[in-house]
Amino acid sequence: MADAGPLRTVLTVGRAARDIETMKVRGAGRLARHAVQALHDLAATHPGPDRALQAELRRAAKRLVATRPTAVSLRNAVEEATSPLASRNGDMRAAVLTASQRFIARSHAAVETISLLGARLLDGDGWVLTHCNSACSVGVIAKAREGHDIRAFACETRPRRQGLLTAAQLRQRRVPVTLIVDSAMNLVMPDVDWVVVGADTIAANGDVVNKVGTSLVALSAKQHGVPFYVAAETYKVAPWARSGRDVRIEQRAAREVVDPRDAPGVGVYNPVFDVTPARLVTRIVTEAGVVRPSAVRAAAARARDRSRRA
Ligand code: RUB
Repeated sequence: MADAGPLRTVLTVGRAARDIETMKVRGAGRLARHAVQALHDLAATHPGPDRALQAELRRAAKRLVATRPTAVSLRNAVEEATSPLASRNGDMRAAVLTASQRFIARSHAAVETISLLGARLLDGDGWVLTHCNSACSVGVIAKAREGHDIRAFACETRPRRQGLLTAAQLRQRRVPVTLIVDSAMNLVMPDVDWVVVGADTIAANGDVVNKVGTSLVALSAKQHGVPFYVAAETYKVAPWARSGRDVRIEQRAAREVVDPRDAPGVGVYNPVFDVTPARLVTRIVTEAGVVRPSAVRAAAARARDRSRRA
């Protein structure tokens, strides 16, 4: 597993892809690291010559990127780990191993930095609301709690109820947390001081693609004058997407919403992400700084340059 210690077993590409498809491993950052770990292990264990490994890595990259179509974190991470395939010089296998290890380390470090930077925005005692389950958001909230009396609302997040994970993680980090059904978010918003959510993809114009329902949280926050913060690593930025409209929204099985026996003959539509327009986003907290949505593309370019020089 991407987050496990040195004694872990080899993670095959097939296993990693299934873990991600079945959502055993989920959350944009975590699934990106999981995919990269599988590429790393393939490079570390493949017995064949470089040419065979190269072909195998290309196939693996395609398979992994196809697992969750919305999360650009996955595509960017896989591209970074396999970038040595484009070069004709040097030891390709060693370069893939180094690129993968660097990505995983940088990705963990980014969550730490985002937690610190985001916590500064929650600058007093109060209530924060979050939606779905985002490692970056939980990090920000838990860090802020170290300095202030911070309490959290966690939206349940239908249909898979990732809000239960958030509630458990916040409890574990000693943040008092109250679970609400998604449709209660507008009712509690007058009591909320800040919203913090994660992102799967951020378009070049600052539109944010995150778990379905996030745009409703943003609308409600705007209506009540509550700051809406997005906490996300820069590798979730998709420079090729001019706006959120260019990002493909993943649709999952109807049975995640309802057991078909309970709704015979009823059509079910289950899009799992939505687009929050940049104008509803107060700031985006990245490891390269806290920026306005319009500046997120530049922040991502800065972070990329910095990591190339490192
Ligand atoms: C998870 C989700 C999270 C982002 C960011 O959706 O929308 O808010 O992925 O998470 P799913 P993180 O459960 O469908 O993967 O900050 O952990 O990368």
